[in-house]
Amino acid sequence: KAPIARTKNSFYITTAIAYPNGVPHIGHAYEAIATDALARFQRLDGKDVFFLTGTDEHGLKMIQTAEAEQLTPMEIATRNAQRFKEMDQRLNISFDRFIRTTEEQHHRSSQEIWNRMVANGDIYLDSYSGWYSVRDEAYYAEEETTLGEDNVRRGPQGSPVDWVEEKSYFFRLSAYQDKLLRLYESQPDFIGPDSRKNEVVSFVKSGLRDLSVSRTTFDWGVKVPGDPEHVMYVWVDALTNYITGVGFPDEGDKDWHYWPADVHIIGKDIIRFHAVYWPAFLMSAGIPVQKRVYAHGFLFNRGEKMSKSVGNVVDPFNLADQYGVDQTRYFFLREVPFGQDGSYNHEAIVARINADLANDLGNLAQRSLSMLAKQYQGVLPEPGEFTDNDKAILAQADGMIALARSAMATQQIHQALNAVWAVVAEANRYFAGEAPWALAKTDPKRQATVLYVTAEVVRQTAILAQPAMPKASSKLLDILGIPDDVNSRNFVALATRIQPGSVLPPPAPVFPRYIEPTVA
Ligand code: ME8
Repeated sequence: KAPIARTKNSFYITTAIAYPNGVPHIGHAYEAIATDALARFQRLDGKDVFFLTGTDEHGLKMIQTAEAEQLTPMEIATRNAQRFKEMDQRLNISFDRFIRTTEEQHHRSSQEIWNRMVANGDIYLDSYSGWYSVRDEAYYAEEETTLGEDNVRRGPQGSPVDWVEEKSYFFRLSAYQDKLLRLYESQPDFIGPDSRKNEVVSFVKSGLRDLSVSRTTFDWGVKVPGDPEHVMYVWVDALTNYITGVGFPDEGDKDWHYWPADVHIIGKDIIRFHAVYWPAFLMSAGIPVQKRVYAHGFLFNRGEKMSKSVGNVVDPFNLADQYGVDQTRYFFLREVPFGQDGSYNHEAIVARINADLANDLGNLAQRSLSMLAKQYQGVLPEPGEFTDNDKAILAQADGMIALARSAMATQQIHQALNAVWAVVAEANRYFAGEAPWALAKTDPKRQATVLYVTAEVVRQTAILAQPAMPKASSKLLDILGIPDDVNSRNFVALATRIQPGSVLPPPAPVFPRYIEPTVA
C-alpha cells in the first residue's frame, strides 16, 4: 500500500537580504516587521515555519563604500551585518537563520547553481557593453535610461548609470520568455499584489535579452567555477541565498525540505529580480521555483523620500526607543496597507498608540480586569445564560480567525488587524451598553456574565494580536491568567472558551498612552 501523502505542514518565508553598505533604515525595519508578523501568524496556526533573513555582501556598492571609508568590503559587511542582527533583536524578529552571502557554504551553493545552468546550456561567454547602475546593482537597456538636465544619465529608479564594457558570461534569459509567461499563467498567485504582476508580465512580454552574469573588473564576489578571472554578478549570488538558507547545495540537509519557499517578501523596487531572473535561474538549474513573491511598498517620512541629504533618514532603533517596539510594529502594520506605499510621521504614530492601543484595547482590558480584581478577587466567575448581545459579540470574536487567515494567506496584514480591531470596537460598545459597573448591586449574575464575555473577547483579541505585538499580547494573556504554553496561546486555543475559575494576576496596564516629553 502506498503511504498516505502527508499535507505539507511547513512554511518557508524570507525577507530580501539587505546591502550592508550602511546601517539599517526604516525600510529594512518595515520589511523585517511585516515578514515577522507573517511568520509568527503561521507558527501560531500550527505550521512548521522557517524564516530566513540576512545580508547581501558582494557587489560594487560594497566596494565603493569600502573605498570611501578606507576599509575592506569584508570589514564594512561584518560591521553592518552585526547592526542588522541587532535591529532584528531589538524589533523582536523571530528569524530562524541570518545568512551572510560571504559564508563559505553560500559560495559553494552559488557555484553549484551556476554549474547546473552551464550544464543546461544556458551560460555563454561574450562581452557586455551597456549601462549599469551601482546603486541598483542593475543593468539597464539604453531606452530605460534618461539623460537629465544635469547631463547625468539615470535608470528607471532615478539612480545614475555608468557605461560598462567588459568580457562577461551571459545567461540565456531570452530562452525563458515563454516559460516565464506560462509560469505566471499557470500559477496565478506567483506574483502579488496584482499591480506588480501586471508590471512583470508586460516587461517579460516586451522581450527578454540575455543577462550579463559576471564581472571581470573587480574580484569581490563569488568566483565563477573554472574561470577565476570572473566573479558572478551580485544578483546571481544574492538570489541564491534563498536556497543556501535551507541547506543547498546539500540536498540531504535537514532543512532542504522547506524548499520551494512559500513566499519571498521584498520591496517593489526589486520585483524584476525575484519574479523574472530568479525563477529563470531555478528552471535552468532544474530546481523547483518558489511559490510566490510579494512586493510591499515604500515608506516615506512625511511623504518625502528618505535621503541623507534631506536629513530625514529615521533610525529604527530610535523609533523603538521613542514609541516602544510593539507600538512601532503595530503602527506600520495597521497604518500601511501591505503592498502599497505608506507615509509616516510622529502625529500619526501617536494617534494610533493612543486611540487603538491605549483607548480601545487597553482600556477595555483594564476596566474589565480591574472590576474582576476588585469584585471577584481576581477569580473569573462562571457566566450565566448568554443573552443575544453576548452571543453576538462572541460570534464576532469567533469569526476573527477565518478573516485573519484569509487575509494573511495573501499578505493582507492590515486587513487581518482591521478584523481584530473591528471586534475591539464592537466589544467597547458592548461593554458600554451592558454597563457592568452598574450591575454589582442590581444583578450580580448578569455582571459576572458580562465580565466573563469581555474577558473571553479580550483573550481572543490578544491571541490574534500576537503576530503584530508579541510582547504586549503575551503580557495581556498573562493578566488574563492564560497559561504560558503553546496550546493555550496558539490558534488552537481559539476553539475553546476561557476557563471560569481561573485566577487572574493583578491587572497591570499594557498599553500606556504616549505622552509628549516635556522640554526642560
Ligand atoms: O535591494 N521602504 O537591498 P537593499 C520600504 N540587496 N522598503 C524599502 C525601502 C523603503 N524606503 N528602501 C529599501 C537590496 N527597502 C538587495 C536585495 S534580495 C536577494 C537582495 C527594501 O538593502 C527593498 O525594497 O537596498 C528591499 O526589499 C530591502 O529593503 C533591502 O533593500
